[in-house]
Amino acid sequence: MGFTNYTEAKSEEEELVSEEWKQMILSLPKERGWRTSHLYEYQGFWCQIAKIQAIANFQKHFQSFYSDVVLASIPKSGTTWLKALAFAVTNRDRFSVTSDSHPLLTSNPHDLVPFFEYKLYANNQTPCFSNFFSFDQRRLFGTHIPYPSLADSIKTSNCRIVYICRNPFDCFVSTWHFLGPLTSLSLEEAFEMFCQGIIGYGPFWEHMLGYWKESLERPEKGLFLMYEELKEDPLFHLKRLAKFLKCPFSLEEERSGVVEKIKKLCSFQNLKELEVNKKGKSIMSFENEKLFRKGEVGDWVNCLSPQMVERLSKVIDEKLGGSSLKFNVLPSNMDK
Ligand code: PAP
Repeated sequence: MGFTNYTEAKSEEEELVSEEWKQMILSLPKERGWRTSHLYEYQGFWCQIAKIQAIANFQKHFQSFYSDVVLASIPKSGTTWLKALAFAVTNRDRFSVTSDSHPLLTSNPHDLVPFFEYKLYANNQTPCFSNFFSFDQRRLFGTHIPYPSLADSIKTSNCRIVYICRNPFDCFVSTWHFLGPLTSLSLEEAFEMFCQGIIGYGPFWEHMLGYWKESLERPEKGLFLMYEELKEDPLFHLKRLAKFLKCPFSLEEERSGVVEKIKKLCSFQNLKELEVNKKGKSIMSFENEKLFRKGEVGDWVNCLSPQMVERLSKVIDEKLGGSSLKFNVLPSNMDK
């Protein structure tokens, strides 16, 4: 099929995809998309047309340094939160966490820790890193790209990867609330696609397993965080994160409450109330305020029918049951 037969409503971003890439993309398996007309199966994961060229450019050009930190996730797993935490932790010698001018008070976390695929390599651009993060020697990046498709230099260098994983029930519900108003799919249709793995950067189980295995095989390179565990004991996991990123909290910092202050600075309530997070668009055309909905564990009970819970439980069992990856799906103070 030639590209002239391509009838999807194209975004401005899609218009920037070169003709050569469009031809290649049209040869890929495709399924109905959530927000866009189609998702394409590229390198084994589902992806929008506008992202494929960005991902390929990132793979071709990105050169990682040993000091880089890559924050990875499948969408709606706590990416915004992880970016805020990692930024505050790694920059605390430059920006006191109690300062009135801390960058997190005036910038959305996605502007401080840019995505490779949504920002740096988006719209057919190749970023120039020479004056990138002038105030930050340690570069922080974000991505939703699955582990096998990261740029080789990330996989082979000593840079660090932190993955945040969320239980698939809440992950789906968060995605549904985020994309629901932008899609013509019904809740049931979207849910079935999620269960079949047809979701941006999915299947979710392959995404999670890719980073999970890496964190088990090379624990010095990959740290695997769970959203639910971070909610339950943020101080413990913040210390784990700082240690992993080679900037552990000193005893003096712990005594003077720095860890607690970072927890508060990056808390859902604090970030949600900031003016910068109530307006503006830091990820493509998405409103920043939509990034802060409820921030809870177990909200899926308000959205999924018993049949849906049974269906997704079976998928999780089938796809992830053989691994040691397990989820807390309810807050710890509720009976499971
Ligand atoms: P993204 O993939 O578009 O970047 P991401 O940040 O991964 O989104 O996920 C958004 C979810 O994290 C939302 O969950 P909810 O829909 O169930 O409410 C959002 O509320 C939640 N979230 C955002 N910031 C925080 C935070 N500081 N603490 C806890 N949860 C948060």
